[in-house]
Amino acid sequence: MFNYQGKNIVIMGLGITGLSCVDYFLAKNVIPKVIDTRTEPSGLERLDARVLYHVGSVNVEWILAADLIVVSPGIALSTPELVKAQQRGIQIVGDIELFCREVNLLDNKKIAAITGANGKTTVTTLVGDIAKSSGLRVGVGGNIGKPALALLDDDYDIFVLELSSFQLETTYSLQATAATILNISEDHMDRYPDGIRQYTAAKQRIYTNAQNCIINHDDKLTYPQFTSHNTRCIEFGLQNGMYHLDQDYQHLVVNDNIVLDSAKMQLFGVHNYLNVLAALAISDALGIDNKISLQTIKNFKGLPHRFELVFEHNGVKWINDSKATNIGSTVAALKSVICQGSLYLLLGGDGKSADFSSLVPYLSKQKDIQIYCFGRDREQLAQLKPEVTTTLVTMKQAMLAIAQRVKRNDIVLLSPACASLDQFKNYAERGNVFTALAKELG
Ligand code: UMA
Ligand code: ADP
Repeated sequence: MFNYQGKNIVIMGLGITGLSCVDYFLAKNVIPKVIDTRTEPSGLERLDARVLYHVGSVNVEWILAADLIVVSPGIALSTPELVKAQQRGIQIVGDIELFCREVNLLDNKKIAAITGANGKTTVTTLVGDIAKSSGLRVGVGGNIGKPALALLDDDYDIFVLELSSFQLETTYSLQATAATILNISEDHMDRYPDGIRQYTAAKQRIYTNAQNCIINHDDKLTYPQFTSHNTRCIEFGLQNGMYHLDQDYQHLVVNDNIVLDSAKMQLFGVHNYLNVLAALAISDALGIDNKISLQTIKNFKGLPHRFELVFEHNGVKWINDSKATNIGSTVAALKSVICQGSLYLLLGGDGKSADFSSLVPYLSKQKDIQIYCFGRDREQLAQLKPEVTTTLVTMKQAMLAIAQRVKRNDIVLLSPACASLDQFKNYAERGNVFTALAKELG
């Protein structure tokens, strides 16, 4: 059992994770210190008056005097002061590690742990809905937005956690009943200078001590690199694995039995069918009645900002896929879109050091594509297919230009392949601006 009493604990980062860690320690009568390198971190006004804080830089003295450093996911472990602390043997963990240590002390709790480059939030939400429909008390949290430690305030039977690679890097004690890496494609390369291998290694940590690993047959990077003898691997995939689709993607098949007609679902697109298969595999591994899972899947409407048809007028469709913040998610949108007229694709924002060239084949597959680039990395994106590209500074300027040109049967698709933070508060704000402008201009 971990005893934090009398320990010198430093929390790095004062966002929602940092605040949840502060609450966690204060509830144990341990008063931590907090550091945030931003001059005005968002959590400052909510910080308990008993807690000493340092903002604007890393307080090296505090770091090197700590017994335990709890680092927020937005801070890289390669931060020089943290490297120095690590070299001195100071323990560095994240909030998910603190959470797992607590859950491991409780009886009969199950954890479903979900990661991947894309589909995490969709699958996490769906598994959460399925478990709730089955009558279980379910806590859904992690990277999805509710810090995991806040889930400990209630008496849940099951925790469904969306975990980012950043959170997994600082987690050691996870023992998931079911763990999955849905897929791997390039993301966050600004945090992984050694490339996709380094990113994959972080994601692979989710399988450590998992009872059931739910893996994507078609993506070898999701296969566990190390498993213990009592780990079960369950595959989902397009045409292979225990959970798969039939040839025309019209049915979901489990153990060679058709279980669902894909036309009966409200979710759309092959990537979403794969998400559903993964959610079903996880729910089965959690011991949930299959009939309840399938009924919940049929009712699931999907989430805003993810390939969402937000407006249709005069035969023109406007699709908000603002949550497509990496190449893999934009590829999924390009594979799913069925367009009889011209496809107007909005690409742009902060590419997080990605190499966009893998998008080119998918851009060329569309018969009539017009690309509009905006935001910080617009010039780089404009090189992908310059002959059909218009470059403007903002998304609004691009949408104004598109609105002059669209005609019946055309589709306007915001699937930017980039983070939004260069010009928006977050992906949701970008999606809301797109939706409002679509309704105004369309
Ligand atoms: N920051 C600093 N200095 C600091 C601390 C933070 O500059 O000392 C910056 C970070 O670089 C980042 C921002 O502040 O840009 C917020 O970082 P944070 O770790 O304090 O964030 P939290 O508010 O605690 O939110 C975090 C996750 N954020 C990140 O991983 C960047 C949230 O995921 C998550 O919902 C939340 O914990 C609860 O678990 C967001 C996210 O963008 C949605 N995740 C990435 C993604 O999904 O691609 C991984
Ligand atoms: P995450 O939480 O991993 O970012 P989301 O469910 O929020 O995943 O979806 C983010 C983006 O990825 C959206 O554009 C969505 O359409 C796309 N997407 C969802 N599932 C998949 C998948 N399995 N493969 C590729 N793209 C996907």
